[in-house]
Amino acid sequence: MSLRTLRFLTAGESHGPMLVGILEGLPAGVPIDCERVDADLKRRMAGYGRGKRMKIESDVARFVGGVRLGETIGSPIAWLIENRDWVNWQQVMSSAPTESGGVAESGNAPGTVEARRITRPRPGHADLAGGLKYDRKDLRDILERASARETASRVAAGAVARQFLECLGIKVASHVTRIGAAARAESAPPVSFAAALAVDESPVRCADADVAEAMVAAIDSAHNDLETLGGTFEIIAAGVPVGLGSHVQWDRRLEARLGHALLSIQAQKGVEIGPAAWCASQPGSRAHDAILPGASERFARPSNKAGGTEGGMTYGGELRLTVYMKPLATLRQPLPSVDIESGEPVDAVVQRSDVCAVPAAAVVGEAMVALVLADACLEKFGGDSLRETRRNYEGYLQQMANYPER
Ligand code: EPS
Repeated sequence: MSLRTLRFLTAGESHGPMLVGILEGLPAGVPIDCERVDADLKRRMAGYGRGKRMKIESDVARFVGGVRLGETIGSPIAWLIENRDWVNWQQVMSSAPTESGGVAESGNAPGTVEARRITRPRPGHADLAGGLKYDRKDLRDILERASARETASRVAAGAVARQFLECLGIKVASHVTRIGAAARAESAPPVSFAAALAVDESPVRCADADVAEAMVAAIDSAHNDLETLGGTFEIIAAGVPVGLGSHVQWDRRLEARLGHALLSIQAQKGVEIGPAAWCASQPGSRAHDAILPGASERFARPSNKAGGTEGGMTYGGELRLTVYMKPLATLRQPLPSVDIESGEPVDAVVQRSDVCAVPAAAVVGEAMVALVLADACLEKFGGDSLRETRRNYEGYLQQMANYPER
């Protein structure tokens, strides 16, 4: 399963010269504010618990196709994001063979290709399965692309998709609900969309100041204990119309498409739609959202236990998804491993990394949800120009106001 109307690809290694992205299928005439793309890139880089790499990078997307004079023109949208750390890795990551690997020039001096060869796979990372599958004797060939550095390109794509969605009144936000043992209480009221929009003020992107403090403390103690932490975050989409996705075929169901997109983010291991785990423990009479006659809208839904979807489609309520991130697999106190060359038991390789990247993952989650919603909107409303998409969308809203036809 992938996107149905949009096409999106990324390329680039974590310590290569740059990341590349292409997004094709957005209509012409969508206003694109490139500064907003860079602002989202900055949001992804922030978050308490990030490592030294984020002090080196300063992500900016350079658009090289598909956007002209601040608008999409219908052609594939393409961008480049430079890896500033590349200057320190030119020899090790050279596309041409280098003589005995050469020597790094400055800064973080990674050393020669041979010195930087990785043969001790990290449990929990792609290293071992990828090395076996792709037949690589340097596991760097796997980790460079498995790295979450790639998510910068996803955020750029999401920032473009988000600006298209806003033309249809749809907005996406996120907030962190757990870091390690520090979490919002299950009984706490849902975070409103407006509150989620304001969480960038928090160092861990958490809506409750006291929980945020506990999260920061948890990250500090994980850092001191040479540990890493995972957690959970919620993505909320507001202004979503009825009928994105469909019940008629497995690969058109929106829940499945959202799950695919979110689980494709590095280190994410679970997605919950609405309070799904709670609903599983309840009788049916308590787990669903009644349909009542509304005042301004014809059909009112007093609760949103379904998390915004019923039968593979949106029903007009806020979309709410909780994503579960595992603790990062790069540990400074390494787990047991086996050297792929000698076959001897060893400690896994120790690499520079983050202690916690849950706040950043939430920003990436927003981008992936924005891409899926943009895709579902174009599937539903079509359009080669924004004007055409809008006209189709408004016609659909009018039709729904007169449902059923009399
Ligand atoms: C990552 C390891 C770290 C993170 C990186 C993801 O990079 P490095 O090995 O260069 O220290 O900082 O994340 C990013 C570079 C980023 O932009 O988010 C990993 O192994 O996944």
